Amino acid sequence: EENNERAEGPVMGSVPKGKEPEWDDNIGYFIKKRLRVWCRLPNGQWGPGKIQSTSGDEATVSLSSGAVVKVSTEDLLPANPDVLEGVDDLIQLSYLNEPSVLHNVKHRYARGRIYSKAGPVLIAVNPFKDIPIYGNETLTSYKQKAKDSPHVYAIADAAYNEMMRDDKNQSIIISGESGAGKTETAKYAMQYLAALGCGIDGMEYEILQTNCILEAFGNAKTSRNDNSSRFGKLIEIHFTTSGKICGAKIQTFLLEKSRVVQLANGERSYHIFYQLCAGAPSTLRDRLNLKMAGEYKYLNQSECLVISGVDDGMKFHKLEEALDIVQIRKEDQEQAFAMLAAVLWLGNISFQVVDNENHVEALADEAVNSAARLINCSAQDLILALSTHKIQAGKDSITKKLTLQQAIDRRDALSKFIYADLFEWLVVQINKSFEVGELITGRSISILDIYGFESFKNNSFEQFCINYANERLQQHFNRHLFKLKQQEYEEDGIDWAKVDFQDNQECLNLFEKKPLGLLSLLDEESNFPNATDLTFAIKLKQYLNGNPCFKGERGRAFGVCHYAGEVVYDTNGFLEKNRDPIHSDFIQLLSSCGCQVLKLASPSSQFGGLELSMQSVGTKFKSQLFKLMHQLEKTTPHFIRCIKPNAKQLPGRYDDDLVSQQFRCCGVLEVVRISRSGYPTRMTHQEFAGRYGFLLMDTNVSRDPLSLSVAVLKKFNVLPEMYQVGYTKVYLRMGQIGTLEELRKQFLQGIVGVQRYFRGGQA
Ligand code: AOV
Ligand code: MG
Repeated sequence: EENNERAEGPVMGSVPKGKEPEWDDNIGYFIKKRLRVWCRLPNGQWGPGKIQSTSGDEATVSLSSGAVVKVSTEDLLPANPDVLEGVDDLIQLSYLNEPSVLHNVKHRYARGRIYSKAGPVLIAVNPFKDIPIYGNETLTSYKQKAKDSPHVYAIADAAYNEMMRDDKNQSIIISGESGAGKTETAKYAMQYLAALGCGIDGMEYEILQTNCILEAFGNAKTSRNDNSSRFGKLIEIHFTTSGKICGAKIQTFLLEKSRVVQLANGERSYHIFYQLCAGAPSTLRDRLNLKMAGEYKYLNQSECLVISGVDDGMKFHKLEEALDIVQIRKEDQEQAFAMLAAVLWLGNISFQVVDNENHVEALADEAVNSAARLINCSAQDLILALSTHKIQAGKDSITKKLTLQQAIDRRDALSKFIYADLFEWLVVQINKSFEVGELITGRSISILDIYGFESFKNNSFEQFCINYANERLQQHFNRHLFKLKQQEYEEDGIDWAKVDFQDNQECLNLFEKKPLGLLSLLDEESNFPNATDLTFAIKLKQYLNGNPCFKGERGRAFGVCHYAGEVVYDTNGFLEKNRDPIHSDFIQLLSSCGCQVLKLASPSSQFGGLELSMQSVGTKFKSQLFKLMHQLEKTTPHFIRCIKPNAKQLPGRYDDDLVSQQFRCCGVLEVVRISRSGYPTRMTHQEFAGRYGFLLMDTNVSRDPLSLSVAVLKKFNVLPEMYQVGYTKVYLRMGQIGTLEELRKQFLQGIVGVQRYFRGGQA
């Protein structure tokens, strides 16, 4: 019965958003059979119930809570039969409306099954607690294919196998909101690949250690995630022809520098500062003149020094071990720690007014002396660099004194510069130890863990860049899952009802168009000496009003309609953050200090390529993203969508609204629809005829593959709506190939005589 109900359900074709086709005609059927429906409750959420009767556009529904309500039939959607409760893949659902999809994932989540499939996409719902699904036993059972339920291991396994089979580079692209579990998921994927590809000098173990290092220097506690990544990361793992790990390369994107000097209440700076202060042994403390975290202004300004459940001191020891393992020399490690201490002391430098024009000078106190000693310059030079500004006028230079705000900005700029350079240096060092000897093409798997879409009360330049990156990634996702599939069908002459999906090209144009796009206009205004954040905002409204993705807001604000919702940005600080000036005085100061860690930074660091430093942050980020996309285009992608079930980072809580909003943002419903209404199995006529043609046992059929294919489909009663025959390929709906395979297997085992089946089937 249940199975029949499934078959009687409407066949999905082109589905308008949110509404099931033929549902209106089906209500009678749902009443007759007393089937479950979803009923929209006054609070906007969906609850399960059964229709008792209908009259006109109104229906009486008994909810599972016991209440009986009268609602408009508009507020009813079909629910799936019990037998489909908690299916592994949303594709298996008869009805694909939002409450059904949400319920299925929730049902699984409540039973500790945090992973589900949405067609080709893995959905991972953050459990916010340790669950025993990552142990060696689980790992082995995925490796041996003893298990195939949805799991990040299964995705990593598929990527590895496809790489081995096709000699094609693969990518695992992980997205989701802040705190949704991207970084953890990426680590599990790496862990699985390390287990599969282990062998050469234990390199896989070293690669896993990079996570600890990069998290110390690039992650911080934010209001949304105690371990939030403040940079984007692509790790490329290389394999030998026999599938052993032989190298790796890490690329990072846009570290949030402002966090070094400025913190929102309740948030922390980068973990490494607290780890160093808590865990450094006494000899190191003495050499760096290191105090406890609470004594540094950069750290104590947000009134948040510890993370509950985290022992920073112990983490420091783990970090030292990891640095040793990836072979960063002890003296370089100490230099790096010295730079961290220098940054902390810079933050404690204060200024006093020295004349009646409100000019200031840095106080020659412990902070200045410590910072100068750590940077390895004289205190006098440091004071000069922080209190004056040298302007080149022809061959001469004029020295101008600074006001308090200017001096503070300069001090903070120096701190940010040192930290960002240190981070870059670290990545270069790590990469050195994983350098790939001879690159074998088509033998790599890249894992992308990039900051998720962010929408806060106040959104600044950082969110602007992060969300722009997410638009790019979303387009990559769309291209692969929707556009390419549709194109393929259309080119093969298939009657293909298009599934509506949200194309975000227009929003990308808003960012990228020249000369009238957000990034170009920002650069133009950044180059304009008299421009301010306000003139920038006015300019945007002047040129972009009327663009459907742009919203002019009041004053300094403007809005962008992102695929994931509208975000209002405050242009305050945009110009300065985009210019990100490195004062020539600093370059002079730091280049004479002889600090290995800063000078050794990659050629792309601000010291090396001057032409790069001329590029604005926005433009540099854009070209980084283009490069990334270009790189990803050449790989076979595997997508993982992480979902945050509640905003409190607590286990066992599932906030329906929050989850449905994320589902909508990432286009999960559309993916399921396209995968199912489409024809997930496709084989060339040669392949198909080669595999099943012999089942015909009929020599009268023409030998050309297309005719053979058609004959097979007809003879074995594959229903016409279950397949399409293209010029080059046969396209089959979900489940059809399984039936044919079963038949083939039985025939080969001699259990069922095809002739007998055939006669029976025809009867
Ligand atoms: P994110 O990378 O997506 O956020 P994380 O991967 O840092 O999110 O996950 C946030 C927290 O959720 C982790 O610190 C864990 O406590 C918990 N968590 C996530 N995945 C799992 C899992 N599979 N099992 C157990 N706990 C998990 V951000 O970096 O903020 O966008 O910028
Ligand atoms: Mg992260």
